[in-house]
Amino acid sequence: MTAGLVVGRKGSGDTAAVSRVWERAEAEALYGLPFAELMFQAQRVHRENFDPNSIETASLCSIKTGGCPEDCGYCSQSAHYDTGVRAKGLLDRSEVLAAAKAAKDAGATRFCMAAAWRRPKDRDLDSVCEMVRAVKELGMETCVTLGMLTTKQAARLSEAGLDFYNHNVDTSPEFYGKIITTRTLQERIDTLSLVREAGIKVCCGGIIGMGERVEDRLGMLVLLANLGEPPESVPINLWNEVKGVPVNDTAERPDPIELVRLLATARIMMPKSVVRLSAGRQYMSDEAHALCFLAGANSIFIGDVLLTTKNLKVDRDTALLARLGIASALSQAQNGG
Ligand code: SAM
Ligand code: DTB
Ligand code: SF4
Repeated sequence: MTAGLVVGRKGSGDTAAVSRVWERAEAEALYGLPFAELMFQAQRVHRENFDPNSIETASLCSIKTGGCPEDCGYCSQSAHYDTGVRAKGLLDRSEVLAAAKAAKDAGATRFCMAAAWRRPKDRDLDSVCEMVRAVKELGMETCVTLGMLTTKQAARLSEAGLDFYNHNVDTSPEFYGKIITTRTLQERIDTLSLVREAGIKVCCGGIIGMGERVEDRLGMLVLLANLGEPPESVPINLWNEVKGVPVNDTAERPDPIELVRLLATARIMMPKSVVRLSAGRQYMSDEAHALCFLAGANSIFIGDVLLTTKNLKVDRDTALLARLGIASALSQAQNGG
């Protein structure tokens, strides 16, 4: 499986609670099934665990943009590259709360607050905990992504009532070093373990379309599925083009059928996880979206922008979900609540 990486195990020592371990060959066998067979298996697993006619809607807010010391080769917010994104300080609680209210009115049920940090300072964490409390009071699910955490910081976020912590493995163990050098994959896995131990649900996934091979995409799924307990939430991002970053030299947009196969494989390997079709949806046709939902993707980000890049327009999402008969808080909001 994930050679050399130390991953947490659910309930350390509680072997009965440990989920199964996936081998890379098993993931490859699923991915390579005839399309109809793969889709049938994915749809069966999906129906056993979720309502197939309903998806979750989340909204992103960049609470601290740009100037990040990490060198993630895909990211507009890294201070290592000239991407045209201007660094800004941490937003005020009132600004974040206004954005959360707008997101709720627009039909989002989860509000994800992202900061371009390597790790948060304790002083900044105080502010983020206040934001989490305020957003929860609106009745929304909360998610934050702040980089690496200490045990104490994870405990404080948990006390504030945080529902999810997003921290992605991003890609396979083999491809990781070609994309990021300032933070190891093991450091990411350690943060994920701290988050779990603090009782916060894990949101963890990655990006495709950076020049990785299909084997790397499957290696990423194996890594995620074997994280002791699979993440409750799995974002799959298509790389959203950003000028000035190194990934431009290798990027290749995945064939849509390959994307659908990957999502179906993720659904089968992580049956109970919410799989989010994340960045890059503006590159996808309505038909590709429909197949991804059929494969088991059951969450999207709504809103015309993600953090610094474009998202599919809300009107197109509303029309698409209506055509597919898929229920969401977005359709409810558009129909006047
Ligand atoms: N700084 C925090 C961290 O890296 O943990 C949080 C913010 S970062 C924007 C969260 C994730 O968004 C990254 O791990 C990556 O998977 C995804 N991401 C960032 N830039 C992207 C892009 N241009 N296209 C697709 N996904 C991207
Ligand atoms: C994730 O996996 N995707 C979201 C969320 N986690 C924080 C971020 C997507 C960012 C896309 C690039 C941008 O807009 O800057
Ligand atoms: Fe910083 Fe996160 Fe962007 Fe990496 S992905 S450069 S850690 S903001």
